[in-house]
Amino acid sequence: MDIKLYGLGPTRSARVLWTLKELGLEHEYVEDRELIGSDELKAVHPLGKLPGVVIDGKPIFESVAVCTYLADAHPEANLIAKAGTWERAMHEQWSAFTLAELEAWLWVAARHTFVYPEDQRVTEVIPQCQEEAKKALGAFNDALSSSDYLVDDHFTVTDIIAAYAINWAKRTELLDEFANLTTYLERLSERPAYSLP
Ligand SMILES: N[C@@H](CCC(=O)N[C@@H](CS)C(=O)NCC(=O)O)C(=O)O
Repeated sequence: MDIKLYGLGPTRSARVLWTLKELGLEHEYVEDRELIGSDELKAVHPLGKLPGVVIDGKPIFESVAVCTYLADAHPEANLIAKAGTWERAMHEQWSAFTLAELEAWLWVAARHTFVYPEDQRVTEVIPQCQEEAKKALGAFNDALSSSDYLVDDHFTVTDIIAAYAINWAKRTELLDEFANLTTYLERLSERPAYSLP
């Protein structure tokens, strides 16, 4: 595979980097903040956002889609279950849950904290976003009370996807009441390929 990853330190490109490292895949890493919104990046991601990835000359975007594809394309690494299995359904479940019920709230809070220009921020929404994010964190915390990993009792790409958002919650100080999630991140951070900010 010929792989070019457009990324930047703490952005969701970290998911792709971690997956590439777990799979031991060579890649070109382009890290340039100025590329956000540029024509070069819009040729890969329609909104010119990060990450954008070009694999064998074909563009693909959305970190979850990229990580899932890479894991599927390398079944020997056992990072994802086959389509049509219950374990694969659990991968889809936790991936969708991560984006819809956790990351979306963290992202809206971040936009109103530092992404939008100051005069466009509505800081009143931030506590609501945090409360909604905590509901999702509670669900992850419960799921990880009886298992070390989210799917099939072993490390998979689903953990990379979810842990990125859980670690984001940690960086915004939302993890205090979720001891299982702190332990989970510590466990994952022991992996040599761990690449979260
Ligand atoms: N859902 C996308 C996230 C894309 C995204 O919002 N990326 C951010 C960085 S984490 C970005 O490029 N922001 C620049 C902007 O919004 O203009 C994914 O998971 O790949």
